[in-house]
Amino acid sequence: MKRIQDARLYGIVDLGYVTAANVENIAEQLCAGGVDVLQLRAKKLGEQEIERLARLILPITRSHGVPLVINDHLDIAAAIGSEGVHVGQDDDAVAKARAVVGPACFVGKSTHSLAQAVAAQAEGADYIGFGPLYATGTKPDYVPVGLDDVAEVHRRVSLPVFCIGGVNAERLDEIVAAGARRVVVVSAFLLAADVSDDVRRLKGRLVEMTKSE
Ligand code: 3NM
Repeated sequence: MKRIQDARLYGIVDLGYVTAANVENIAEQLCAGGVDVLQLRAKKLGEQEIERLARLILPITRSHGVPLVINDHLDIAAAIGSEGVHVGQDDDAVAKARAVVGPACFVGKSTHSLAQAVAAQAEGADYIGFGPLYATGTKPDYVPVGLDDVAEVHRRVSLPVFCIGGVNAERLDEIVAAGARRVVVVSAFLLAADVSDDVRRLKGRLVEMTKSE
């Protein structure tokens, strides 16, 4: 199983873009293309349906050695034994998450400012998301943080930092130039004509650009 500390490319199966019927197919393509970690995110589905989908994805991610992260739902993560769980600023605290999911499950947290990033590390998160870098339809109500603080967040936070929000192939160079070493890509992958091919190409570039570290 890949470790979150070694991950560069984080994919999300987001039910805002993927139908329930297509979840397994997309999870397989994202993993085959080379995502290092995969999250299940389904803001509008009920718990039972999310758990059902998580149980469908788990054998796929495991066969690729890719950790599966459950967004928001601590109880589902605990019930299925996912490798990770992710909480937002408005969700449960990291300590609460850890109490529910146990020591074997890593806990990630969304952050939208330098102060929140530093606080998430102090709170004991295992990794953070930092963004949205750009305006994005996947999280439309959030003000973009831009690229200005990307280098500083890496100086202040020693945890893995995954830059998120509007990341795509066209922007990858400037995102890495700003100091990013790990990225999350959602809609750019999920809307691609050939998902695994797009993942493979972006992963190759990301690894090449960051290989000295
Ligand atoms: N979280 P896309 S931005 C799920 O800043 C999510 O915490 C964000 O999707 C954050 O790659 C975001 O389609 C959306 O822009 C990322």
